[in-house]
Amino acid sequence: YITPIEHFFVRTHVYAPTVALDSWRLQVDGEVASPLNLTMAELRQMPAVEIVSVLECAGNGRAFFEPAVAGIQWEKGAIGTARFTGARLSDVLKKAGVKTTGLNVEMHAGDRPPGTMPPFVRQVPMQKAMHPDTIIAWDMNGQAIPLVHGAPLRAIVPGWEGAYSVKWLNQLTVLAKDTDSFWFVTGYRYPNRRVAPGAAVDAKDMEPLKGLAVKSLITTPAHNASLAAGKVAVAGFAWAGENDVTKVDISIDNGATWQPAKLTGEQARYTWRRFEHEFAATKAQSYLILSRATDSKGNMQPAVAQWNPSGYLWNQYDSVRD
Ligand SMILES: Nc1nc2c(c(=O)[nH]1)N[C@H]1C(S)=C(S)[C@@H](COP(=O)(O)O)O[C@H]1N2
Ligand SMILES: [Mo]
Repeated sequence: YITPIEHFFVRTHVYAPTVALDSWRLQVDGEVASPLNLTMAELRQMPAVEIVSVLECAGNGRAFFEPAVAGIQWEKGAIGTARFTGARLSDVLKKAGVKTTGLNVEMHAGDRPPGTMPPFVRQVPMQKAMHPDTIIAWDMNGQAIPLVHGAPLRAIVPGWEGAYSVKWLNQLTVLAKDTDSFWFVTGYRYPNRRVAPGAAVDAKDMEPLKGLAVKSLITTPAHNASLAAGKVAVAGFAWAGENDVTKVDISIDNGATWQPAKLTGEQARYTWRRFEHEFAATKAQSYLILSRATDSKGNMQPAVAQWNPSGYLWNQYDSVRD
């Protein structure tokens, strides 16, 4: 349920910077009454909260889009669930006396690329920034966040695509407008309507990504496994960003009929839910096992993922062939 750190995906645009753990500071400025320059010790004095959250890269599954799109060709692995500990972003903003003119919180990081490549600067809208579950974390799965995952400090914006969770966080600037960062103006955008695969989309029709899409992943049996005749156990995980998973269905007849899987464990917000199912493999044949999740808003994982120019939010039915 909790992804061990050694199996947790790493997505870093350029490089993991060298960090001076002892002298790390979080600067808070912009639309605030009293700008701050917090040490790690000062941050740790604030009330600590624990959030268990899925972290999924918006590009997870990009490799499956046709026509192919540029970017890391992730298949199924750019997802994990971890337990993060840190201070509430809202507590930090309140301490700085955030003004009512503040609309977005711009997040800056320690990885500053050389030359003309734009730095990884993101923004989170004020409502999500002030949400009690949005945190600035220093621990991951009960240990100090490893360097590649953003030591010593990263944002966790639960339920939203992974790029909101800025690693090596060292500055928050409260803005009365939108950031002019490349990674907001151009990057991490999705068409506001369905587009034909391969179509060019006008910049004015692109909107910032936010929440993750409803999705499931079959983890048992493995793809291409040889199964013994008899009962076959199917299991996996399903998640839906800020929404809860209400149902997972399994099909073993190419989607003609579906059987509800059993959801086990509790649904905690932002995390994945485990599902289990069993079917009788009575015939010696190839089986295609499909999974399809539904969330609390009625969104259902589609048979065909919606193509988009950057290959984000792939969430087609999961499948394993055995
Ligand atoms: N500073 C910084 N933060 C970053 C990134 C980055 O390149 N630089 N990558 C983002 C992306 S695209 C994702 S999906 C997540 C991945 O977090 P992980 O490497 O801990 O899995 O971090 C985000 N935070
Ligand atoms: Mo990402």
